[in-house]
Amino acid sequence: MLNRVKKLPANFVWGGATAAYQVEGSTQVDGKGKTMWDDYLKAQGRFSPDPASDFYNRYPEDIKLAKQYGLNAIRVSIAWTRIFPKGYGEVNQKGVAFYHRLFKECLDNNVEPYVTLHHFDSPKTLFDDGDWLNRKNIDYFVDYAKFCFKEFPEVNNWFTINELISLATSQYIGGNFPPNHHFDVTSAIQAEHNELLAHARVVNLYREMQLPGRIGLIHVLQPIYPITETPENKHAAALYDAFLNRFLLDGTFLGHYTTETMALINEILEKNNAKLDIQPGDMDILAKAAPQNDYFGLNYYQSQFIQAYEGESTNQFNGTGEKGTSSFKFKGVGEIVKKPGVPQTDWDWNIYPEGLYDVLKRVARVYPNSKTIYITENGLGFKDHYEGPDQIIDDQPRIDYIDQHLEAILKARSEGVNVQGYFVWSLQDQFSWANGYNKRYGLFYVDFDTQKREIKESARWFKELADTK
Ligand code: BGP
Repeated sequence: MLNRVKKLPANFVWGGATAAYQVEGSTQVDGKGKTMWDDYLKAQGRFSPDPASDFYNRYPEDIKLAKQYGLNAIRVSIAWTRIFPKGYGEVNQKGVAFYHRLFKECLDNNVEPYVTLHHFDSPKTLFDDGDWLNRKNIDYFVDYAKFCFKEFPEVNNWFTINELISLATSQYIGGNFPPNHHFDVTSAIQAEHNELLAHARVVNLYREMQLPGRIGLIHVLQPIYPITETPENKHAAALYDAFLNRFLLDGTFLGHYTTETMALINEILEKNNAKLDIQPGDMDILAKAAPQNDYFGLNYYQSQFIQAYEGESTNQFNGTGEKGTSSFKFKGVGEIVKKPGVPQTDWDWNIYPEGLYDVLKRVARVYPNSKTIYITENGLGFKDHYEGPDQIIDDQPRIDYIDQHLEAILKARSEGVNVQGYFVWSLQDQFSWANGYNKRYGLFYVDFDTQKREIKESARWFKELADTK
């Protein structure tokens, strides 16, 4: 069945990714506190975060499947509100015990856990107080991280925050995560800066604690290309790239925002009457942490093509999988357009593996502090066709997608980019934050009515590749 990629490198980390809120379910049990999602999803009425993939109860089965199909690693996240139901204060021992059980199951099966501390699931109490816009949130996050580092010595691979940009822009630009603001540029850029500070403080803490493991963070990178090479479109691409990628990469791996980056960011801020508050001492924290990251988790799904746009900002989110229903126009920055010849998913995401190759080369060239790179998410959202128990689930488009992206990764690696692993999004089917249960990504199909797991063809192919290591 092997296609483009015939062989994985020896010792390659070969994993599947999950996120606590998207897989665990059991949102109201064993003392868990509310996240920013619980009441919001209930009020919205589109779908429920329970039972999700019932990972809270079925993790042993999923980890055994992972092992059986050749995976040697798993990304999981800790739900902050299982440990501290309010985000701070009293510890919930039942939550702590769950993660000890989970990590033990991983380690007993030789499936190495890579653990994220914050994957989009801000505690409701802190969310109501401003979430990452409130600098007190950073202190609470540092306390929570410190607690986890002491409590879980069995974890050797940590990530602080998942996709700072997705959280900030989904909350404050696209408006499809609570609190659903549209083009609130001040909040978006401030949340990004504050999250970078939180990450940096936790990295600095980790080093002070002299812990033996590794720590880093996860950025999703979206290469931005001008739709045609006019000066206006090229400038639009530079602006949007600064906003989505460069500001965060600079802050993480250079420890400062370069003059060129800030010129682009300031142009966006001015055009949108927005501002960024950097307080005395902030940049010292970033500078200290930048060389101390042990590795970099890079998520990649798509690239974007852009043309210049000076009108008012508007957007429409495709949350249903009805092709061609999304649009995005950002005042003074640009308009996302479709590039002829580039295929798209049902959710209008461009399938463009070249973008992954380009961005890997760029990260290695411009940000050597990223050191070792793991692809921590990559995969295809797809409406899998399920005909009943034990029937073949043919997800060839997913195999093709992963295969093409792996090829791009291995090409970059053969040219010296230090990529040491790949985590498919996702291990098993799980709901999608703004799309619900019909956007599936898993290697393993989950029948959400019965919670029965079925093996997709992509899982068999994944195993074949695993055996080439
Ligand atoms: C990333 C998130 C994941 C996951 C994935 C797919 O941004 O880290 O949690 O959801 O994207 O996105 P979606 O579910 O919107 O298709």
